Amino acid sequence: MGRGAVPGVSRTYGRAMTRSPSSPGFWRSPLRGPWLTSVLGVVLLGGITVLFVTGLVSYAAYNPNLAPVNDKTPDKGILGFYLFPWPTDPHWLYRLNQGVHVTLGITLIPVLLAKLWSVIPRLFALPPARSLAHALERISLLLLVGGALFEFVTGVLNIQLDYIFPGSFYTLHFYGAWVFFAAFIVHLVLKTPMALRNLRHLREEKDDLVSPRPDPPTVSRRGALWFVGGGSLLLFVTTVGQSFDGLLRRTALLAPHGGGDPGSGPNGFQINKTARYAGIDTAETAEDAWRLVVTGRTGTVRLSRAELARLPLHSAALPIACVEGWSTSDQWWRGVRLRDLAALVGYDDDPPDVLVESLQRRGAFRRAALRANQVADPRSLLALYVNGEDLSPDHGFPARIIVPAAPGVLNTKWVVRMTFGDL
Ligand SMILES: Nc1nc2c(c(=O)[nH]1)N[C@H]1C(S)=C(S)[C@@H](COP(=O)(O)O)O[C@H]1N2
Ligand SMILES: [Mo]
Repeated sequence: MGRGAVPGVSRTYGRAMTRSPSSPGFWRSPLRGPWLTSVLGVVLLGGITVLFVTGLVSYAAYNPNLAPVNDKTPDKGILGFYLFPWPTDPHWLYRLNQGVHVTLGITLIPVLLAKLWSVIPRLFALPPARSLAHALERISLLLLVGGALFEFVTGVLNIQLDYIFPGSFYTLHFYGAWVFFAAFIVHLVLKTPMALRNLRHLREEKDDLVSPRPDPPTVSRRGALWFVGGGSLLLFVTTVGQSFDGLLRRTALLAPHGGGDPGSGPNGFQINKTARYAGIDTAETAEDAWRLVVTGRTGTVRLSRAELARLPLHSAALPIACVEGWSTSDQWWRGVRLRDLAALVGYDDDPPDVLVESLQRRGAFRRAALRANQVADPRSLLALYVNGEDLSPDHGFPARIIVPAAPGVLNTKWVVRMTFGDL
């Protein structure tokens, strides 16, 4: 029998069946069927739920409801219903959350692509709607597929090309997540019972995903799953190292802040934006030029770096953990406690929120607000030193914020002004 010929089907009819993607015979892979689709679906059900939760948690970590400078989505309305004051314990909280969010997201890419491939015939099926229920199901499917692709693409682009969405990544990724998740819930309600049935009994023949005129198989369904799993494993092992130091970081070939050498010595750990990128001029950070301006209940205090260094200094071992998923192990920071700075301007034992501003003139992260609980934590510092040395220009010289459990963006570098009290 010739390739593609089906007994009992005339040549002309056979051709008509294969002409357009909406005809069942057009899709020939013998791998498609409810079993493969259901296995991939169940993996994504678990994985995407974790992505959604860690994503929402990550958003809360910015303290967006604290001050307008922290809020990239001021029109979120009830979507911010779950926001909570971000804690300072455990100090690796954001590091873990964001490492899981980004590494898992990257690892799931092959599974997502395989799942979309496995249901492609359905996306083209005609008529577009057989009933109102069917129409709603298909609309939810479009939002589901579109939403999933949108979330994965914006997420990956944000990691790989820092500046592709100047300032708008958070808005796109946040609203996209909600649109996607609404469709995801509809899809789950409609499909989970069937997926579970499919995994228990094989009823391949009756399903619309099964090709009526399959090509001869070149790999088994299990083989195909191993292939997808292998792709995921490869992405995992070339990404996960970005959350660790030393040799492990070198394995993070796919991560922009893995692989390469961040330099050696006390300041030899990952740098997000360099001083040059941020437009920091060494003339304005020099000892005779730079002054920290602290404002609060009792007025304004101006301190040179030498004066800061004569205040009581404290140490804290804390990581830098970026929204992009990379993080450092704990670095040993030394500087002035934020709550001691609050006390200098009239908040003796009730530290309030603070607005921190840097020398940087442009850019979304040149300033950030910290909540009272973060100011009060004895490990929260305006750091002058790291690992026993002056901060390097790229790590925020003359002074930077470091707060336990906070996302990297709240650890403002090149600090010049701190305003305690009403934001
Ligand atoms: N002024 C200023 N501070 C900043 C940033 C910035 O762009 N400008 N980036 C933040 C981000 S997103 C991160 S992850 C950390 C990175 O700190 P590092 O470069 O010392 O590792 O700095 C934060 N502080
Ligand atoms: Mo970051």
